[in-house]
Amino acid sequence: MTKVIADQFTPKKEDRFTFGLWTVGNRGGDPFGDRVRTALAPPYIVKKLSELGAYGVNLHDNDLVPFDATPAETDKIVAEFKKALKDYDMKVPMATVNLFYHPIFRDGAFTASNAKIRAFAIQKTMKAMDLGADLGASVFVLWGGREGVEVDASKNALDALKWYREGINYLCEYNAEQKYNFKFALEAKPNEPRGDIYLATTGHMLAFIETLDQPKMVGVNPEVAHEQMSGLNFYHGIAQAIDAGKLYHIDLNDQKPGRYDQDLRFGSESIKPMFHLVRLLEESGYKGSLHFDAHAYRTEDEEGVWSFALGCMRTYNILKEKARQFAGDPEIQELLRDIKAAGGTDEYGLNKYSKDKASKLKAATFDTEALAKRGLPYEKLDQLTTELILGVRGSAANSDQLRSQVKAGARV
Ligand code: GLT
Ligand code: MN
Ligand code: MN
Repeated sequence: MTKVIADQFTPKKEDRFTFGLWTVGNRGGDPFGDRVRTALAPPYIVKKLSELGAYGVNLHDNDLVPFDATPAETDKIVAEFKKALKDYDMKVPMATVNLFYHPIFRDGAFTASNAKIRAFAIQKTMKAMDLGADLGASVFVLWGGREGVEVDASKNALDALKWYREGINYLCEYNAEQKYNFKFALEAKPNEPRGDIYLATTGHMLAFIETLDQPKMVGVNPEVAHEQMSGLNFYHGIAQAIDAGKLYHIDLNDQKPGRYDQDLRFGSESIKPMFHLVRLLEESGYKGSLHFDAHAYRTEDEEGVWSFALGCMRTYNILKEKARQFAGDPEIQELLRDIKAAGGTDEYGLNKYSKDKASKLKAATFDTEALAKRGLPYEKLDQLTTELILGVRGSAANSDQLRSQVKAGARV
């Protein structure tokens, strides 16, 4: 039995932490080896996650209801699941659809070459939306894992994009007609399981969304590992999604660079990038779920799965506290103020173009040599940040000590 350490980082319902049924339910199979853990029943997952302090669970249609279940079986499974949600005060904030497991999707779902398969994919998604709405979900994720190719000669990418767009437009209409009020969140990934997946990054998704009939209904669900697989800076991607008003959901996990999609425990590898991510999520006022799309190492038994789940949530809360300390650290803040002050103000009015301003700007002279000479104290700032994350700074005692060092003009 996993012991919940009760301290300030202990997860609570109000932290809004969620897990997919498929995450803690992952059985540790990989392309080279068999499953190592037994299946966990969805109501049991609900109970265990609730005891650990999670707010909710998310699911694909087939995480709960098997692909070939009869209507009577479906009703029974859904009723038992709803009872568990009620008994353990758990929510289903997000639902999604599995368009990747069944062999029918071997060449894609919305972008399959076969029109009947494309129609089946839309039908399956509408039914998954019915299920999600019934469970109270407000976000519907679409991850196009099979929407891609190994052989570009096999499919015109423009046709694929057209089918993809038509599919999502169709589902937006269904959403409006049924009054489900879902926000769709599109999740990008560069490759795996396909050799190349269409709309490979969150940036591609954001551009694609603007070409849809109802762009307001559609945002993104970026996943840490998927952007890092492309060698991208996740923090920057999230900032762009927030800036566009499109961060409808997020998949938190971790990833070693240059590997397959590892879906590691949140913060297990990229502590500094995840610190900046948490700082951004907290300071930007993101109000959506904090969803972990990760799974335990294959080495683990069931107890290891719950240690994994607790670890994801604790690390988030620890990084949240670190973000608070960063905002209150006198030396870091003084350095940031200095950097800002040295940056000067927008004296040429670049915030808004006018003909007059442009002609003044063209006539202005710049002391390029002096401007180019100025160094920036980013080494010091980054070292202070590193020390704060590593726990050398930040406690009340440390802050007092630091304040007096700063006053005394000491170099830290
Ligand atoms: C699958 C994938 C995830 C997606 C899930 C949603 S399914 O586990 O690896 O990244 O978020 O479809
Ligand atoms: Mn994901
Ligand atoms: Mn992943």
